[in-house]
Amino acid sequence: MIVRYLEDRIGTPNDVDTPTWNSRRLLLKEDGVGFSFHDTRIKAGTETMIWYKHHIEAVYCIEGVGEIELIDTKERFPIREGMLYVLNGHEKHLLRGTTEMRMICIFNPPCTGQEVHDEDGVYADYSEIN
Ligand code: 9YT
Repeated sequence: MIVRYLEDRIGTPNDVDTPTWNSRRLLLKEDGVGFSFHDTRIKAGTETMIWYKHHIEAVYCIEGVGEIELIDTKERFPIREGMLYVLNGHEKHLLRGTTEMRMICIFNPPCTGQEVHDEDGVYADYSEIN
């Protein structure tokens, strides 16, 4: 069994901060369970272009409000506590935090821990090189 406490990840290399989000990675590829598990804060008043070309991501909002907009279809969905979205079609999207949002994010294949988005909003396929 694996037991982790968020406070033990804060300020470590598994606490990744960017201008628009801060991701605390609680479970990673190295844990060998087939997915990674992140407690992520989306910063208030931000917009992030994201495209998980190589991953499926499930996102569950537990605090805050915002919006996701799909680039191809222009569909927009409000995000609030209790909302789940799953990017099972590698949808390119804009993620907007109206207030700070706290999101529980699960990735398959698992992230290795250091991923940030490139200029296209893509996470590299680290599963191939690690
Ligand atoms: C919800 C979302 O995709 N935010 C970007 C960061 C990502 N979830 C991560 O690495 O935790």
